[in-house]
Amino acid sequence: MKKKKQNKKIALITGVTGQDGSLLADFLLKKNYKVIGLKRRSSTFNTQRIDHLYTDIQKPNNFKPYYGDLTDSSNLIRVIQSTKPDEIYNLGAQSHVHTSFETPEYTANADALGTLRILEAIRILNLQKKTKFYQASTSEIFGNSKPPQNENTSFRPESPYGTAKLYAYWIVKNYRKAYDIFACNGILFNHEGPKRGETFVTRKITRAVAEIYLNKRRTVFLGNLNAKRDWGYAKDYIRSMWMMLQQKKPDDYVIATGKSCTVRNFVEKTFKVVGINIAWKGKGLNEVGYNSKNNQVLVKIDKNYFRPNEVYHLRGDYKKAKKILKWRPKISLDEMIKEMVLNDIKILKKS
Ligand code: NAP
Ligand code: F7E
Repeated sequence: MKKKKQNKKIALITGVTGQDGSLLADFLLKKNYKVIGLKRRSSTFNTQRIDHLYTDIQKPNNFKPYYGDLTDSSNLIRVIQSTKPDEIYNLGAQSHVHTSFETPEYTANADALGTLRILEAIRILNLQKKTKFYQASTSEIFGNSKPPQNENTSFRPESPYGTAKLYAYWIVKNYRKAYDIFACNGILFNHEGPKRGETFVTRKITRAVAEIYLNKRRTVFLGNLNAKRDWGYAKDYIRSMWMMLQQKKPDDYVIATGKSCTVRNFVEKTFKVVGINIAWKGKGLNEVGYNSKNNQVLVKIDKNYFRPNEVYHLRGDYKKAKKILKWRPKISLDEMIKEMVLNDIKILKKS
């Protein structure tokens, strides 16, 4: 008997030019999805992370970019109406916590109202029965609630970013209950990798260490070295997004590694990859990190990198995801740091 040809599933990814969006596009294309990517118009190229997905315009391709913006309702409705996705992954956001103190209103517009706009589009277009929705929620909504944080921990965001994302978290829950939309919050803790933006602390450090190793720079300036984060590997976390939308029932899940370390510790581990042992001396803004072999100062503190409010310690408890999704992290922090440093050295050698 002839096998019935199955239509490809269609996924729409907002924020496809970002770290997670680009990795998720790769992941879904491998799973034989047709992927629609929402990208913003910009005056310089912003598609470096997805350039490999564009092929000859004449050839059939399962990746299709659309221009769009989370602050533009009519654009979102039009894209969703014309593509009728089976799954929407809302990964677009002003995602930098420190920057959100400088651009609080824009952050609320894109991160909070942007989420509402997509949910409304699903409702207006009557796609509740067809389209599943994934929301990129974040451990920042826990703020300074005591670790380990899980789905039952209280929310105390400490930044305009965390506060905007908390609105998005609740509106997802509201729409799930009120309109029966298959909508999930993935409460993801920090996740990193070679594609991480260069202003987030992990990539800033791995890149600086690569430059110091290649004699292209002498020092890296950082802010609060004592903040603790639960840093996971982005590719592991992408898998969990898809898994949430394949369940029978929509729900919210914490995705984390269960381990945390300080920024200071991350600095030490990163220098170790290139054979440098970092020691510390001094206090507060005068603290420095130096090469214990030759006393060369490699890390200094710059007060401009401190935030008006800080989240001191995030460490997630991912038991629910482990039990229900059968998800667990696969790559360790040390393996990830090594991959990031070696990748930065490779990029710098080419430039
Ligand atoms: P990212 O690298 O900063 O990517 C953000 C993406 O959103 C980029 O493609 C960006 O476009 C796009 N974007 C920004 N404003 C937009 C707007 N107004 N309309 C449409 N698109 C817009 O962030 P990421 O690390 O991949 O994170 C993905 C999502 O997960 C974000 O929502 C973030 O808040 C959330 N999250 C991240 C982490 C993490 O540790 N990475 C943890 C928890 C939650 P451009 O390329 O044009 O700037
Ligand atoms: O800061 C400290 C800083 O900017 C981490 C986003 O993906 O994860 C990310 O937010 C820590 C903070 O990430 C510097 O004060 C010290 O305590 O890398 P970050 P973040 O704020 O944790 C969450 C889960 C998200 O959802 C966000 O979208 O590092 N720190 N010195 C520094 N941070 C930066 N950026 N630069 C420094 O020089």
